[in-house]
Amino acid sequence: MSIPLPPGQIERPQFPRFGLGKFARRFPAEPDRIRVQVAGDVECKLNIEAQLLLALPRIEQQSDFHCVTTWSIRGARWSGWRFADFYRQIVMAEARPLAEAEFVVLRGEDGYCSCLPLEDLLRDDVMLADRLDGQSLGLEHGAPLRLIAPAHYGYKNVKHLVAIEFWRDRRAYRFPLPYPTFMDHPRARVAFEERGRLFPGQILRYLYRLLIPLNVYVFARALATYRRKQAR
Ligand SMILES: Nc1nc2c(c(=O)[nH]1)N[C@H]1C(S)=C(S)[C@@H](COP(=O)(O)O)O[C@H]1N2
Ligand SMILES: [Mo]
Repeated sequence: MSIPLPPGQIERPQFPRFGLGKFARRFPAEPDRIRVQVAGDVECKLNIEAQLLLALPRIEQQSDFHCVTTWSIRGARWSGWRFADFYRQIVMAEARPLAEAEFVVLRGEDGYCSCLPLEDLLRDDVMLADRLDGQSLGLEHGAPLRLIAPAHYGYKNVKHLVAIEFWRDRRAYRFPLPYPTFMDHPRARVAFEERGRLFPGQILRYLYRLLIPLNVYVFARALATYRRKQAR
């Protein structure tokens, strides 16, 4: 009775720690403490802490998660806050973005960043999540806070969030070096197989798929090494 996965995706039983290789060895300094800067073309920059988010209604949502390299997880249960509530009740009320500041850049503490049009972020199923399947996100899945935008490939779902910026144009943004910009589609919608730009998704799926096993291994090993060092 379950709906088929989007084009080119294959179900994976376990949710791996994943990302761009460059970021595998970088971890948040305080994974239990939410601190997110709201900046960009805004009248007033804000420093958001957990306390501010707690004023918003907490929501829970079950959604599938789709990495651009073609693995998908079914029915992840996220808990957190609706991005639209965060935007309307905190950003609009207190940061007051300038008109047309509709290009949003999201930054992780590991230096990763991605972008989405504001319109896509205001959809009902987009959230700032701090919990997965009843537990804290952990170092695997983006503690203390991450974006969840299920209609967009995993690479738009920035982990370890430290900044959300609202800009009028794309000048403040570049997909992390040394990764080529063709990897970064401006919307990256799963349903349209917008895996990247320049090359059609139906071609990229075969290239990206080859990267999964090595990347899963690299990310898992980096975390194990980090934990071993922490335990000393
Ligand atoms: N901060 C940060 N966020 C990130 C990444 C990353 O390397 N760093 N990788 C992205 C990619 S490509 C994917 S598929 C998902 C993986 O999320 P997971 O580790 O919870 O599986 O995180 C996305 N968000
Ligand atoms: Mo990904």
